Amino acid sequence: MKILEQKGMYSEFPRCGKAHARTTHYCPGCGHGIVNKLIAEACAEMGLQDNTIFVDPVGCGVFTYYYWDASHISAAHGRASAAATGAARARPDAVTIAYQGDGDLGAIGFNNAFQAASRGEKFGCIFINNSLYGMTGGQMAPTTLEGEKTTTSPFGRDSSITGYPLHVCEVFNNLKAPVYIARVSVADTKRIMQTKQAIRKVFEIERDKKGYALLEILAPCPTNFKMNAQDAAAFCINEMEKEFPLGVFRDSTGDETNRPQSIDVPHFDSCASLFIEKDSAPPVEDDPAIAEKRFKFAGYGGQGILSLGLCVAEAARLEKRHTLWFPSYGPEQRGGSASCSVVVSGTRIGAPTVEHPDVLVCMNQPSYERFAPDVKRGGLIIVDESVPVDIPPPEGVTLKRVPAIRMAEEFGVPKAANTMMLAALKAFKATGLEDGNLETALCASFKKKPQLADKNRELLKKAEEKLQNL
Ligand SMILES: Cc1ncc(C[n+]2csc(CCOP(=O)(O)OP(=O)(O)O)c2C)c(N)n1
Ligand code: SF4
Repeated sequence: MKILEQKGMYSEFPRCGKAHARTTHYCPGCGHGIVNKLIAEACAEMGLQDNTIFVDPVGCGVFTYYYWDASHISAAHGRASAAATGAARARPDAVTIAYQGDGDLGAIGFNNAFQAASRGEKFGCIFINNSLYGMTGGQMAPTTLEGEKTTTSPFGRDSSITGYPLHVCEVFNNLKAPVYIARVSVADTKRIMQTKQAIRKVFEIERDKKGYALLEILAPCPTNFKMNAQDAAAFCINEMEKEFPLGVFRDSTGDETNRPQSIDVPHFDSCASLFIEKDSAPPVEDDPAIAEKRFKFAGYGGQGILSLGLCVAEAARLEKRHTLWFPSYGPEQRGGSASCSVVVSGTRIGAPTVEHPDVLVCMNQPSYERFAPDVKRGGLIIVDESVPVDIPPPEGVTLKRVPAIRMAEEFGVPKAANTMMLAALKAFKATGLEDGNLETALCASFKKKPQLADKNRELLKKAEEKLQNL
């Protein structure tokens, strides 16, 4: 028998190998299978396949990336709405759809999903409510009905111990931002047809950038209901719908005043300016000839390592570069590890994190051990001479040991070890930035204590002279 190609789906699902090239992993009668087909069809029929990003978290629906022929992002359990927020903001031109189960959205990911809805993020959330955790063997979920037997409520859910079923649509309907909230079901043909329309509506909303949409779909899980497909569907209609009535809770898609979030979400690029007055920094200019350069600055909190990174980022801003400064520190105000990533580029920057720096500046041993092995071939490591270098730098990476802490002490300003490191960056021509801009950025970092600006300029000069003689 020839199996018809399904619109919007791949022609083969390689997860199962050739012999099962058209077999999904869903159990017979599973609601996910029906919804997967409806989503694929809607996406393809609306011509959105090349412009849709699906976010697939953990749960029985996790393998949709093997089925839907579109773009996908896998998310950790409960984090689909967070990942979808990122995708929708980074790609405002695309349609973003998070596909979440009731364990994923209603339990571990509830706050995530709720806050995204409250912010009115521009993605659609398709939420499969099968009243339990399907993938892990049928444990109780927030949506489990009172009296429903699951593996963790073997005598039936007792509301005096575990509370009442969570009505996600009703709770989300208290928020101001969502533009569409509805509950549908796939338990019979009539309901499936209504669900198809509702799914199309979600795609339309996201295509037209109208705002956040939540579509809850009641779906049978015959395996964990321990029923055949027919009885599982009947359970959805006769039991689940009593607790979770179907209907449209909100449709304000026609209300143009309800648009809490502008379509042009500001990009996080070029936001390093903390020292330089925003108005005095020249506007960023694209220059594709300028390659991206990635820095990591690391040491103990209090060594001024974050300020050092910021100086480099600020100097790059003065040169009209796209720039990002991304700090990371432990809970301690002083003494714990701190690091920051800096990216400087002639074009818009994709990711603020730096895994493989071109230049690494290390002020302590843990930082060297942690980050040195990841420095790019052809890269440079500048490390304080007090740091024992027990592990050699990676092949093709230059290591420079600099007496930054000692020089700062000798100059009578032990806190200025970071300025000594800035001198080293200048001396080794490690930033690709103009010396004058590095100095301006250094001075700007002391704008609240102008007397320190002059002192550090002087220290910078002295350190450079000393480094030349090393
Ligand atoms: C952080 C984390 N916690 C727990 C799990 C285990 N886990 C995997 S799927 C799942 C529940 C999925 O249930 P649901 O979201 O309702 O989807 P369904 O499988 O029913 O479609 C859990 C608890 C996990 N993978 N990751
Ligand atoms: S366990 Fe339930 S939700 Fe998971 S695939 Fe089977 S029927 Fe579907």
